[in-house]
Amino acid sequence: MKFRCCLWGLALAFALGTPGACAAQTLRQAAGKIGLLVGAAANPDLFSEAAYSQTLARQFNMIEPENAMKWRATEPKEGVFEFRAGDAIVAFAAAHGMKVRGHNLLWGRYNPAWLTQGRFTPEQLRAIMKRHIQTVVRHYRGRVFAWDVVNEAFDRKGRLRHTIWYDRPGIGLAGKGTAYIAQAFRWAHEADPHALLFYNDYAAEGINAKSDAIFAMVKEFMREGLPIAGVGLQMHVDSQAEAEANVAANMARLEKLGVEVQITEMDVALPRNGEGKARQSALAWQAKVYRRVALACAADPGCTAFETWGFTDRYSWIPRHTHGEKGAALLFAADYKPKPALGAVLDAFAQALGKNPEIRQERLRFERKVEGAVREGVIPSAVSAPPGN
Ligand code: 9MR
Repeated sequence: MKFRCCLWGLALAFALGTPGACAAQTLRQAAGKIGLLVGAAANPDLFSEAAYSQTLARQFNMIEPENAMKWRATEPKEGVFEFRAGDAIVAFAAAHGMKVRGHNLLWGRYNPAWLTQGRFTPEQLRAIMKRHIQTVVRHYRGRVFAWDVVNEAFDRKGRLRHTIWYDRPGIGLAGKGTAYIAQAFRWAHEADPHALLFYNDYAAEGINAKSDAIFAMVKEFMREGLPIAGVGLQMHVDSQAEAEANVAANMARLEKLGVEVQITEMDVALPRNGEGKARQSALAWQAKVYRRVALACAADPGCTAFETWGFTDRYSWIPRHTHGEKGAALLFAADYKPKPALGAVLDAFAQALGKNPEIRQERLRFERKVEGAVREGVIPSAVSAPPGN
């Protein structure tokens, strides 16, 4: 059977013009050999769909809630916390031996109306933010191994976005640069000193004004001894230019500071025809883009996770977001059949191992170093905590 699967995989690979990926090999098997986490964003409402759950559990060793741990879901009313959807993600992960990546504790979007329209003072917001971060992180302590603490705080020019948390009205640190972000990291770390804390953003994968600003922030946080473990590179891609951005160089400079990087939300949106389908040539282009990014991550010991934003084209935010014009952005088709992009990612993982048989051990060593620093690292509060903390 295995042999037949392999033959089928080779035949498929041949027909698609991609080097052979054995169809019997799953993503999580291939990732396991190189010590990499391979994940997908998921929605617990879909767990009852057999093909959805089976594909997710079979192919991935990490899961991230697409929306279930965001503010609107976890604190729908002031001071009233709702963990059912998030708990379903955690239970699914436990049942299938997967890790859970938490997303997210602080964002300028997807906040409940009681919060955005509440006309709170900075002092009140500061208390609300602290309670939210610490209640959520404590609830998932030991079960969520990493958190996107702050999501999408910078604009394309590398300036801080105007948000309720920063300066509208903010938590008393308006105009003080990334101080409010640092504060979020401190509170999350207090609530779970073992969780790996990430800053996560889009359009900052290569070298540009936004990634420069993120780099400068991480450098500053490291200097201050703040417990930042990594940077999430979302990788929502739909053009050649984005796909060709200098991702490896950006990863390398961040890792040199002593943090991990993770590809956190990859998808490659394609134009769709009237029937909602992408062209074969577009699918082949997409496979190349996935291959390049997967290889950049898999071959780099400081890149510890490769994750896509969903996994089946049946459920992806892209068609909704583009009024149906784009889609087909993920590794599995709407009917859960593997796409050329899946073979490309499998190939990239295999290639990383071929290039460096020690890659698994090297990644583990890198992880241990970062995790050790985070766990031992006492935040020098005398230096970095603002007054009134
Ligand atoms: O895919 C998510 C979509 O279902 C939600 O409606 C939206 C809410 O703002 O968030 C989407 O996920 C985003 C993620 O949380 C942060 N990076 C960009 C993702 C796509 O917009």
